[in-house]
Amino acid sequence: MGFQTKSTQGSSLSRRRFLQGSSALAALAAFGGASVLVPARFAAAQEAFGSILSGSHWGVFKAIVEDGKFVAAEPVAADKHPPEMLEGLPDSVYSASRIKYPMVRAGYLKNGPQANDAARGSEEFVRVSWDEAINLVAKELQRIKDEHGNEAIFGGSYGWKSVGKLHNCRNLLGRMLNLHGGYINHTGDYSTGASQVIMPHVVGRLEVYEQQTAWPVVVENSELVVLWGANPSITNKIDWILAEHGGMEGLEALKEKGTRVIAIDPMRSETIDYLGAEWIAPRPQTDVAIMLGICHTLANEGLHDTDFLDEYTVGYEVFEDYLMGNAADGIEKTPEWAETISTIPADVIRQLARDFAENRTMLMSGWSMQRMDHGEQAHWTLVTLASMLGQIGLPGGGFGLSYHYSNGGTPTANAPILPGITATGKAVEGAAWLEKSGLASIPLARIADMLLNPGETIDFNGGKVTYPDIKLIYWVGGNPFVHHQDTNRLVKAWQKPETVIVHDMVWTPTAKFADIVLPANTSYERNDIEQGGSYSLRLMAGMHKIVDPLFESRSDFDIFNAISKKLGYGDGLDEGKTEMQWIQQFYDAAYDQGRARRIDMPAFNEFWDSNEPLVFEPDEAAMNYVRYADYREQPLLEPLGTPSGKIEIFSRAIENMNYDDCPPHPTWMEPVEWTGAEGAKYPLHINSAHSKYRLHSQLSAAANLRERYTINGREPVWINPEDADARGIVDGDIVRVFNDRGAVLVGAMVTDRIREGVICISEGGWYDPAERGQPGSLDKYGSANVLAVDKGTSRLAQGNCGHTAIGDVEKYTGETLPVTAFEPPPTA
Ligand SMILES: Nc1nc2c(c(=O)[nH]1)N[C@H]1C(S)=C(S)[C@@H](COP(=O)(O)OP(=O)(O)OC[C@H]3O[C@@H](n4cnc5c(=O)[nH]c(N)nc54)[C@H](O)[C@@H]3O)O[C@H]1N2
Ligand SMILES: Nc1nc2c(c(=O)[nH]1)N[C@H]1C(S)=C(S)[C@@H](COP(=O)(O)OP(=O)(O)OC[C@H]3O[C@@H](n4cnc5c(=O)[nH]c(N)nc54)[C@H](O)[C@@H]3O)O[C@H]1N2
Ligand SMILES: [Mo]
Repeated sequence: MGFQTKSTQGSSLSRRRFLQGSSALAALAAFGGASVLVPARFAAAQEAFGSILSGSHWGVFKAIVEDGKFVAAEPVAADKHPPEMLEGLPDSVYSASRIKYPMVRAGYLKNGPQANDAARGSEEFVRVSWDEAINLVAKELQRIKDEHGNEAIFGGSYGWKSVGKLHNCRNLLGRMLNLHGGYINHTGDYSTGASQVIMPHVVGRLEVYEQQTAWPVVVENSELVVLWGANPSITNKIDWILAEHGGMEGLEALKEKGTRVIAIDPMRSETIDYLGAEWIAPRPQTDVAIMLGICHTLANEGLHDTDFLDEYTVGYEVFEDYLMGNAADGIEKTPEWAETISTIPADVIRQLARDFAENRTMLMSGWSMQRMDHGEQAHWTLVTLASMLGQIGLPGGGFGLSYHYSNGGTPTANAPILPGITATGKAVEGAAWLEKSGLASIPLARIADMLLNPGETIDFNGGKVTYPDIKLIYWVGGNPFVHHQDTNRLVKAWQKPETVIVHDMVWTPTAKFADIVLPANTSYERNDIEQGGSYSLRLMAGMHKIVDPLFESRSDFDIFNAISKKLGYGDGLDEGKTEMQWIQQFYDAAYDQGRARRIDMPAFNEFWDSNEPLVFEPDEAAMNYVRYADYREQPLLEPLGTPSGKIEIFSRAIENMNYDDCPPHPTWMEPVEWTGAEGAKYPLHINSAHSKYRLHSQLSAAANLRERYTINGREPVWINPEDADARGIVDGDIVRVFNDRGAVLVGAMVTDRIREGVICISEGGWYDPAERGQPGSLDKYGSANVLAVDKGTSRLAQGNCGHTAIGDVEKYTGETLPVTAFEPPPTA
């Protein structure tokens, strides 16, 4: 549970039971993309020379190569909604931010580990040869193991890396470190840190990474769709594996049908505009209060489904006491009460309750509401609200926590699962992974805490975690100096270890804060294979090398293999197989599965040479899939994985943990900071919604994309005209956003698409300290996390609170500070 969940999500889908019965075939037309298998061998001949099939988090594409240069990425026909981000791929390859050679921090190279760690992030870098770099890394890994043990190595390197079953840099790092005797890993992720821990207590499953009631069923049956803090037309542009964009086909069909859509979001998102949805803009971090106000109306007006609550849930009575003011706090959670917290008028809340109850309603929730203090409560309250409505398990009713992510709800195709490289390699002499892999895991978002407080013990989901004393950090495929909250605290924490090693393609802020930096090549400079559609499994594509690796960059596979060999683990990492042998092995395994299931696939060579993706089709059962229908039909034979086998509105397991910050039933709790607090220190909430133009910090290095959204070369901040006027700010101004944790310079985008009292700086902007390496420095470009709170959501999940932050804005009148985020460090 919660352990590298995203890398395993594909396999759980194939085992899902699909509801047979009612027909959603009428809606099938909208899913015309799922055609028969492409006759690969014919397609190849039609390909113009130089058009090469590959793929990415943003989609499957044909690379146009001119004069040996990757000049454009053209989406394949199977993708009906390719995103603009594909246009940034060539620029990301030829970016000025590329790391060209292995580089080592000067003081570290001269004086060795422990050499003035405070200079990390500010000192110059020196170029070394690959031989020197490999020696240095191997020697240091051995020294740490000998002097401090494997528990001193943090290899829980989190991040979105690149797609591809072989060049999975995080698994390759784990593979090397496991050969070396193990390492400290992480548990959970930044996406659903709170929800993925509480949902198993509530519905007995992860829920957040599972298939949704299929879009054709929603289109046919839902009378009301609620986008609760969800912006699917932006966030479905990407996928954990290859994106296929079926979610957009679902939205398109919904729009065509003219289904009523209500969106609850402090920003008027692109999805709201696209669907012509009704927009309700609450004060951020108050969704639980709004939901409770709705639940109160349902109970008060007798609109709740008591049969459903009796048969399929436990603990409603305790919750109802809390709702109606009969619990210890004595507060009745009326719509008026919810209005004082959320600013949404009580009448609107009351009407929402009636509309939800009168219609077949699908509540689609995004994840920002659980990336907040007490984030566990948001989805727990939502499931409770859906339980009171009693439509869970009915076509088009209930709730969905993944319609906005990796195109959830796109019907699952009848496709085999491609295996990939694993974190455990071949047993070889001298290697110790068999005895010592999986030493310990820390809740991921507690990384700065862990570095600052070795030996300290914290609570986590009913257990205890003791922080190890980390001496070496090894990070690949992620960018903690952008993704982790309270950057200035991280800058301090990051001075603790003796050695920091990073591989990346580009000089991210994290690479700039390393001692040893190794240049990885991009997916477009190597061969790989990947599947498309985390939930739909609709595509499979050969990712062919488009151009030779730039400068001295190498694949992580090569780099880790060289280090493993240097450490004496022989062919433990590569098992003596080449890149193409691995790729064929993965394909052949999928081919064998396919044969067993009568799925027609070409032999490997034909697949690879065809230069076309395979397209797999869903069957009728998949088109008709209704989440929780099995449980609704047979609650005793298909119990949930909770202790009671039912939906837990009250959880004894959580009650037994006795956490004051996570009570045993859905509860409104004030976040540690919010603009509604009495005497709140700052007037503006800082929303860090995900960007239309990037995947987190990835593609920031593509200058052509940056040109489309930066303001005065900086990350934009959305600000309402009222808030801007009050501060004398006009569109295009450079402004300073600040709070007690730090300050960033950003470009003002004055717009009524965001409610007053809220500003938005999208997560993922590259941290660009004016004083390099210094805690407390002004960030010249605009990383939202300089401002966010670094705190666990509660002792239950210890998830991150990226969306918990308040601050203020002022026009910037200080000295001109050029942005240097996208340049290599001064001497590199
Ligand atoms: N305030 C706030 N903070 C947030 C969020 C928020 O909403 N608000 N969202 C959070 C969420 S949901 C997430 S998932 C995280 C995302 O945080 P990350 O996953 O860390 O973000 P990415 O920018 O995708 O980082 C991937 C890095 O891997 C590198 N990379 C790509 N391919 C390769 C490869 O083949 N080899 C190597 N060595 N490197 C490679 C990329 O260049 C990039 O630097 O951020 C979180 N942070
Ligand atoms: N284009 C693009 N797509 C992505 C990503 C990306 O970086 N770029 N990242 C991917 C990843 S790893 C993840 S985890 C998902 C993240 O998916 P989400 O967490 O759902 O995405 P966010 O953009 O953080 O938030 C979604 C919406 O919630 C709104 N919101 C913010 N605060 C509140 C609040 O208090 N209440 C309510 N009701 N709404 C609020 C935001 O304004 C936004 O419109 O997206 C994935 N998709
Ligand atoms: Mo995420």
